[in-house]
Amino acid sequence: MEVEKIELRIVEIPYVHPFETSFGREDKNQEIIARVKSGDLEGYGECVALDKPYYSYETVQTEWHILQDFVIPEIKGKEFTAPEDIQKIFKRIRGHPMAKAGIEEAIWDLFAKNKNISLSRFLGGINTKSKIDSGVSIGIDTLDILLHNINTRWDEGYKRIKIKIKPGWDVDVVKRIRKEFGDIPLMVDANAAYTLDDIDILKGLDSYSLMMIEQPLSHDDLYDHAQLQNQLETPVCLDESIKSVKDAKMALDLGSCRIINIKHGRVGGLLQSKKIHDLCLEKNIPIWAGGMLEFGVGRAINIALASLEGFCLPNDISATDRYYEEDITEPFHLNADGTITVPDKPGIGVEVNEDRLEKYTIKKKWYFT
Ligand code: OSB
Ligand code: MG
Repeated sequence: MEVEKIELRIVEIPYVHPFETSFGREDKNQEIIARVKSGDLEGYGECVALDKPYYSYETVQTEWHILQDFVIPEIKGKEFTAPEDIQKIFKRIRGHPMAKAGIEEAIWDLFAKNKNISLSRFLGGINTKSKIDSGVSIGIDTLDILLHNINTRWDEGYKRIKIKIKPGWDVDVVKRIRKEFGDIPLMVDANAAYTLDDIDILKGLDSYSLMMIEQPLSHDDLYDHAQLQNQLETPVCLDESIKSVKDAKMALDLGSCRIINIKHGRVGGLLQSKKIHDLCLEKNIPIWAGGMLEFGVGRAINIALASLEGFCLPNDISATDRYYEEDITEPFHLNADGTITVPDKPGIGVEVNEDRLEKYTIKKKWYFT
C-alpha cells in the first residue's frame, strides 16, 4: 500500500475534572491526531505526549517537528507491504517514540481496514480478548475529593483503583483509603517523584497490600529500582523507565520491577508494544496497558493492544466520560462487570466525527496534496 496523503492536527479537549500528578495539575489535553490516506481508506493514530516535557521529554510541538521534518518526507512515495516497514524509516531517528507511535498506529489501522479485520485481531489473532479489564487512575486532590472520587469510581465498577502519590501525599493517604474502603484492589503511581533517600516512606507503603507501586524513582533509572525492589514486598511496576524492548529485558534481568506497564506511545508504537508483550508472556511477567488520557483514537488503539493475551491486570483504560464530556469518536462505556468491549469493526473500530474533530482542532496541515 502507498500512503498518498497524511494529515496532522493538534486537537485540544478540556478534562471533565483537572488531573493532578506529581508533576503538576492540568485542565485540558492536547494530542496530535495523524490521519493517513490510501485510496478510499483512512487510518488514524494519536501521538500521546503532553504539551509540557514533564512526563517525558517529548511534547506536542516536538512530535510535530519530528513527524513533519523527518518522518513524513520519508513516507512519501514508499510502498508498504506491512506496517512493520515503517521501522526502516524510524531506525535512524533517535528517540521520539511518541511521535513515531502516532504515525505507526495510523498505518496499522490502514492495513487492518484493508484486510477488513479489527486492529485487535490484526495484532493478536484468535487469542485476543473481546473485553478488557478496566481500572481507573485518580489524580491528587484534597482528601475529601479523593475519597469521594474513589467511592464513585468503585461504585461504577472499575476493577482497581490507582491513586497518584508524591512526597507528602502518600502513606497517610493510603492508610485512610484502606480504612474507608477496606481491601479494594489498590495501587499507587509516583511518576518518578522519589529517590532512594525516601526508602522509609516507600517501605511504609509496604504494609498496605498494594497491588504494586508504579514508577517510584527516576524516569530513566533501572539500577536504583533494582535496589528498591530488593527491599520491598510490594511489586514495583515500571512505566517511564521502559521505553523499549531492551529496557524491558534489562529491567527484568536486573530485577528492577516485577510488573510492567506498556504504553503504546512511550515505547514507539504497536510493534514495540507487542514485542514487550511477547517477552513478558514468555517470562511470566504480568503486564497491563497504561494510559495517557487519550482521546477516542488513542483509546481505541490502547484497547486493541490490551486485548492481547498477556495483559492480565486491569488497565488504565477507563470509560470516555471519566476524562471528557465530548470526544472526537463515539464514547467508550464501562460494562457492568468493569470491562470495556473491544471494538470488532475493521481497524480501530470507531469513527472519527469530522464536526467534533474540527471543533477541537487548533492547528492542522495536509502533506503531499
Ligand atoms: O503515569 O500513568 C501515568 C496520565 C498522564 C501521564 C502519565 C500517566 C497518566 C495516568 C492516567 O495515570 C491514565 C489514564 O489514561 O487513565
Ligand atoms: Mg504511570
